[in-house]
Amino acid sequence: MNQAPVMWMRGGTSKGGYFLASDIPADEAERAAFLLGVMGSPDPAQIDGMGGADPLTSKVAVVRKSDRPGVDVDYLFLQVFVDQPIVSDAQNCGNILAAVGPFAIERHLVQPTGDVTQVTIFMENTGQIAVASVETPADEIGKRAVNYFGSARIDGVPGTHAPIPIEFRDTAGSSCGALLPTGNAFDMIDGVACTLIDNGMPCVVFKAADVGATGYETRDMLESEAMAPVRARIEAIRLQAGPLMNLGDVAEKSVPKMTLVAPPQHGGTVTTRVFIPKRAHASIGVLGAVTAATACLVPGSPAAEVASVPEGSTKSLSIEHPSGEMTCVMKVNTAGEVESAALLRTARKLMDGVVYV
Ligand code: NQM
Repeated sequence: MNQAPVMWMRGGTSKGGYFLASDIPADEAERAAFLLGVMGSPDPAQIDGMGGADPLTSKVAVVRKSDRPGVDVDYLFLQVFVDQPIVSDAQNCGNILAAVGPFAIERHLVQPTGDVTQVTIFMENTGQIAVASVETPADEIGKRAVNYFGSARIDGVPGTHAPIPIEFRDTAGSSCGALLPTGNAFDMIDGVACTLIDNGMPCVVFKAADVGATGYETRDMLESEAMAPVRARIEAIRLQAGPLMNLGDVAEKSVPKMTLVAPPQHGGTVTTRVFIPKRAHASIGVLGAVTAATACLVPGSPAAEVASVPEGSTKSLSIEHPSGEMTCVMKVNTAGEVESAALLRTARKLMDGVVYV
């Protein structure tokens, strides 16, 4: 295959190619070769492709109409590595998810039902459900279409757009089999207290101060030469955490995400800096934020020690990150377990056409 219809979209703070499953090869190896060609990987500049030379802009959504009862579409997330010939389905992506509802409506997989259309999405990577609410106003002849314009603002994206609230349920243990795969509030790895946790995204959460960082660095500082020893220390922890989290050898995987925490700086719940896992995130992933927020609710964890957690069974946890904050609204049951998490995202259609490799 050397061409395919594609929609290029921003989902939350990420950007990538959105394909109908029927438009790209079904065979995994052929699909990977095609998508590497689409993005221009492997090449740090991705000069011969559509990728933006950043893991956050080298992402793909593969969407199909679902056969599952009560589900509208199935969504497979694929991370196309920038500088290695790897296409991985080992993680989910809640930012790219934000544009899946709009894409499904644009491609007529879902019919708009009113001024807001709820799109129920099965996330194939982790086998879980998300519900996205997409604005679909009618025009003067009553035809409904996705509206991207509005006044919702998310940190990490300039300007304002139509809001897309997303609700996640039962995300605990999405890839690791359990919220806390070792059963512990923390494990000591290389002398650092780490919470190995998965509430939608496998993450290793530890205090920034314990690895020689402050937790308040910019993305550039985190990626600077001066911090190379800190990054090496974090990667050594990651390689040991992978098998403990039932993820096997993670040397060539994009999980677990390494999440440094520190006391909040701007009145939020906690400050985070995340390695995904080699590059530093410009903000924080959606399910990464849900998981970091959940770590703050684990008694005795390093995150709980530095966090300032609000009271109540419905909590708004503001997760601070290098370009602002992300608020996760968490519903917690009487046992203190997180039952659902909701977040606000926005998305935008950037182009609709044919991509060539
Ligand atoms: O955690 C980047 C992103 C993500 C993942 C990454 C994400 C999530 O910001 O749900 O959205 O952690 O690799 O797109």
